Amino acid sequence: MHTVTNTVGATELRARFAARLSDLYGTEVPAYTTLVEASAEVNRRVLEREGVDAERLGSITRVTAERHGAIRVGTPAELAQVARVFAALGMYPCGFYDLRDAHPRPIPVVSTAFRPLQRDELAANPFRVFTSMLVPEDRRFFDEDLERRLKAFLDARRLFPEELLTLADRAVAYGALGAEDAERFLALAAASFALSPEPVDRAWYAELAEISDVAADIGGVTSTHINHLTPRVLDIDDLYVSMQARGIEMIDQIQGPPRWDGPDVLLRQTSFRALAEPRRFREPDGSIGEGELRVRFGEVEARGIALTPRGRDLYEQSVAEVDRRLREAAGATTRQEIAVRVWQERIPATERELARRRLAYFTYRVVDADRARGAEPNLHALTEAGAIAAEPIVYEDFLPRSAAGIFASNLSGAGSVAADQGGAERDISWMSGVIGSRVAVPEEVYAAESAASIAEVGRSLDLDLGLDLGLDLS
Ligand code: OOG
Ligand code: NI
Repeated sequence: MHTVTNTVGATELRARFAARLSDLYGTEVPAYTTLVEASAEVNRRVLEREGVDAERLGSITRVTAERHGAIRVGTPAELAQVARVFAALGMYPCGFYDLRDAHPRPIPVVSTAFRPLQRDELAANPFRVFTSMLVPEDRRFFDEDLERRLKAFLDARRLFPEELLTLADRAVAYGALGAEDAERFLALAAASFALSPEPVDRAWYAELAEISDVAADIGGVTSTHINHLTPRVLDIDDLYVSMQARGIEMIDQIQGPPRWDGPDVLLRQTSFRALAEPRRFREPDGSIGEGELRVRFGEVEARGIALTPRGRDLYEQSVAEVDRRLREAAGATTRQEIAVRVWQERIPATERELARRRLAYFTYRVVDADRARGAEPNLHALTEAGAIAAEPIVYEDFLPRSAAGIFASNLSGAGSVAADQGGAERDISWMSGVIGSRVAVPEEVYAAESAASIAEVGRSLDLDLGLDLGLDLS
């Protein structure tokens, strides 16, 4: 007799978890299935239209399977538990987003995203989860009395069963789980994000919703749930029109950079409000009644090239300029039209120019070593000589302004904020402390990947590329 050691590693666990969550969400929110179908059609169309160029920012297999999820938790302890579950899936916290002073509407949360950090892991399965945590200590939203009651409510609930956390820790410790444990782990993990049939305390939920629908969605119920699952498309404008043609009403715009002729950078997203879902309620007299809540939605995104801090500054200045001109135009023209003009004036129209001015991240590889002879030993000259080629690094993270826009466009109530009150201080190191491991800085992850590829080019061409990159640093 021989034994087969049948273990499931983090990459496979992640792929299976993403697929399970997708199945779950599809049964809970049918419009999601429509969105996935429409997205796959759009991607096929782009592939037919553009051929290999369509895959410049990601293979069609990756893009078609790609999803991000969003979840919301209430306490540092819950966030630390989520981190353990995701670590078992090879997903690590990256980026810090403070949405509490966001426009058009402040949201009482701080967020991070759990995702694979390595290129090969992203290629194998790029599943990531935007994870928000309530800040009950923030006086702009919650007074002392409500903070106390909110914390008592949150401390009394248990989002993740002990067995799930134990299995997660085991997966991390051994790098894999046995087949049976893997199955159990995935079932428990997916179940933790399913919509609970547990009755919602109507008065408590309403009290929190008065302040923020997001606060009620997090702190008004005894469990968490997946808020949305977002497919990636290669042409979000096409998707937007396709969804409207299917009778689904989209929010009024696509968030992020405009559609234009130059390179796509960062992230473009749009969403639609899902239907109200039936939920059970506990009424003030103790009886259980039926009702509905409308908290979940559909979202879709298109990803572009990651920007360096210099590039990001240029992006933010350009967005501010669009805002300024839009205010001046006072309704005479659309945001999209203004944005295209600003982009044409300010953002380089080619990848090559983005690279030369060090505005975006690229990896480099040798394509023809012979052509390196005689060329100046720097990236720009070697690229011009055709010795090396630059490949864009895709932006794998989120945009706080878009996130705030997505949150806001899917809320019903206006909420209330006391702007004169102090907000509790929260930052990336605070969050690292809560999670118990360092929250990665997206730009550092991209920079390291770029630098590693440059070092490799240097080694294989036997050149000291050093710091003289031949790039325009002005
Ligand atoms: C998260 C909203 C932000 C994104 O993709 O930027 C977001 C939420 O609604 O919980 O999902
Ligand atoms: Ni999202």
